[in-house]
Parts: sequence; C-alpha cells; structure tokens
Amino acid sequence: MKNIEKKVKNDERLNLEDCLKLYESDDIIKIGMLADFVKKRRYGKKVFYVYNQHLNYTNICFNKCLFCAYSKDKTQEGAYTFSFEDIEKELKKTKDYPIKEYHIVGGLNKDIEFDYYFDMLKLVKKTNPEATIKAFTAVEIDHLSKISNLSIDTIFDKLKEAGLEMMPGGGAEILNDRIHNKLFPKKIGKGRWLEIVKKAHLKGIRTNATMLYGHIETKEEKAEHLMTLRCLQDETGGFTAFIPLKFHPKNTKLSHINESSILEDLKNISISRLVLDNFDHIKAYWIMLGEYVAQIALLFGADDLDGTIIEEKITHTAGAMSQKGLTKQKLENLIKKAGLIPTMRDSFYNEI
Ligand code: V47
Ligand code: SF4
Repeated sequence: MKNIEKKVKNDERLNLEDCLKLYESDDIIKIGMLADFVKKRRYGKKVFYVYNQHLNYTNICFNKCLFCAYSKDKTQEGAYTFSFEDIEKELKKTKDYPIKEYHIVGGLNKDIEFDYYFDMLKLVKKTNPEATIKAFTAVEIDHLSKISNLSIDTIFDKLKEAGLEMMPGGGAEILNDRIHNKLFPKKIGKGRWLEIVKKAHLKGIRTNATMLYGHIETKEEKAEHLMTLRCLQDETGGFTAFIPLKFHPKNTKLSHINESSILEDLKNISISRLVLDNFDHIKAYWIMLGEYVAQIALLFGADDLDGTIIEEKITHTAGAMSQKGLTKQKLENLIKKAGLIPTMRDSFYNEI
C-alpha cells in the first residue's frame, strides 16, 4: 500500500499488480482517501450531474443475458416496443424541463428495422435540438450492422446524420471470455465490443465504458477489464466516463447471488479512479448504487452522479430500490449535503 500511495501522490501510473493489490486489500478507508485525493486534485469540490432523460425503446431482446431482468420475448406479458407516438409522448413529459441529454438504449428486437433507429433519432433531435443524443451500445451497433448488411463505419455515418453524438458505455459487462461464455454467450464479446467502440472513437463519436460487477467475476477479471479499457483509451482517447455498474440479481437467472456490499461498491469506484488515470470521469450511477451510497461514493473518487434520468427501467425490473428519477433539486441536495459543489454539465462535461 505504501508503494501504491507513493505512486498516486507522484501521479505515477499503477500497474496490474497494484490493481490486484487494491482489490485484495480490505483497507477501504485508505483506498477511498487516495481516490478522493486524485478526484480533488482534478476537480476540487466540484461534482457533475446532467439534466437527462432515459428512453428505452423496446424490452424485447433475443440475447437472454443471464443477468438481465429487463428483456422479454415478444409474446410475454409486459413486452413493448415504442411507436413513434409513444416516443413523442415520452418526450412531451419533459417538454418544460431543460433536458440536455437523451440516453437511448433498448433490446435486440428482430421486428425493428434499421429505418426505425434512424427515424427515432431524427424525431428526438427535431423535438429538442438543444439536447445531445447519447444512444445505442456497441451491442446494438453490431445488431444494426447485421440487419442492414452495412459496415460499422457506414452505420455510424448514417446515425451521425440522424443526430447521434455520443454512445453510452453498456454491453461491456466484464471483458473476458469466461464470463462471456457463462453469462451472455449470445451477445458480442470482448473483441467485438472493443472493435466497435474503437471504430466509434475513430469516427469522432465519444463513448463511455462500464463494468458490471458483483456476480461471478474474480478480482483478476475485474483488474484485466480495467487494464483493457485503459489500453484502448491510451490509443484513442475517446472514452469520456467510466461507470461501475452494481449487479441487481432480483428476477434474473442469477437471483441466488447476493448483492455486493456497500464496501465493495465503494471499492469499485475508488479502484477505477486510481487505475483509470486516463479517464476524466468516474460516475457514481445513483440508480444502481442507491442515492445514499452514490452520495458517499462522491467522497471515494467519483466526480459525477449521472442525472435526473426521469424514468429508469432496466435496473428497476431487477429490484433496484432507488427512485426511478430525481429532480435537479434532489440531486443538488445530495451533492451539497456531502460538502461538495453541484455543477450542471452537458454530455461532454461543459459546465452549464
Ligand atoms: O449493459 C443489465 C447492465 C447496462 C442488469 O454510459 C444490469 O452513461 C445491474 O450501460 N443489474 C446498461 N446492471 C446500463 C448502462 C449505463 C447506465 C447508465 C449510464 C450509462 C452511460 C450506461 O446495464 C447493461 C448491463 O451491463 N445491466 N441488467 C442488472 N440486473
Ligand atoms: Fe438484451 Fe441487453 Fe438484457 Fe442482454 S442486457 S438480454 S442484450 S436487453
């Protein structure tokens, strides 16, 4: 730990061995203090949040990831796909709010054609040109390429034309073949996820990156995941934020697994801040962590709380106890009550 502390204070890069040592250590207070030191060195007391809205256009998905409670077959009760009228209705709900970002993701539904994706983005952009469209994970981009027979590069060109400006970080899960084979064999794995994200970066589309933790992964696999992302970031510089995602087991095929502890949640935030030295932002995603753990995470290395969300569906079908959305006031209060300064941002972390 002494050696790691020295490296952190001197702004030196931690290696794989250091990362494993951090995961093996029980000294959460020390790890948290170091991560908070790095966060404060960059941002002082500032904490970012965004006025955003999530739109989950369909929950029909054929991938059947074992950790997912959200996806349904099309004949199952509760299966839905938004018509454009439905999307307009969702957008109308927030017409009086200063939405700065739409986060748009959904399942892989065989009945939706490429034009739907294209026209959906155009509709959203036309309705609110002020907001950034952050849409589709690498998983959806791979699917779009398959159903349209277009190359990934062409898909990006077309989606950019329709209004796509950024991509969320989902679908990475744990970038590891063992986990891929066990938990999401039908979905794209490490190689394809990295290939698509790299292509996005080369097209000038910034993306986030995530890590789904708290299921069957080992410390070594988490460390490998962080190193892989750091390596791609060295190459492209196209990642904006990293978001550790806490696994929620309820209503999934992994419901026998106990939820991660708060200490583990904080450790994942802190270690990602310390190891991902080339990522500007570490997000404490309050939807999955819960409002109050997310608030504590702001003192353990996170500099961002994500946003207002309005209505979250994916984690709430898996038993999340947090609210489905928060007002600007509530987000600001969470930050202020931690002794920090709320800073409203756009998708690219420009202060508003
Ligand atoms: O890829 C699915 C995860 C992800 C469960 O980029 C689950 O700003 C927990 O990527 N328990 C989608 N997690 C969410 C996502 C995201 C969220 C917020 C912000 C951003 C961003 C990205 O949700 C999926 C998967 O890893 N997920 N099921 C579950 N039961
Ligand atoms: Fe489908 Fe995404 Fe759920 Fe996997 S996590 S089953 S890809 S909706």
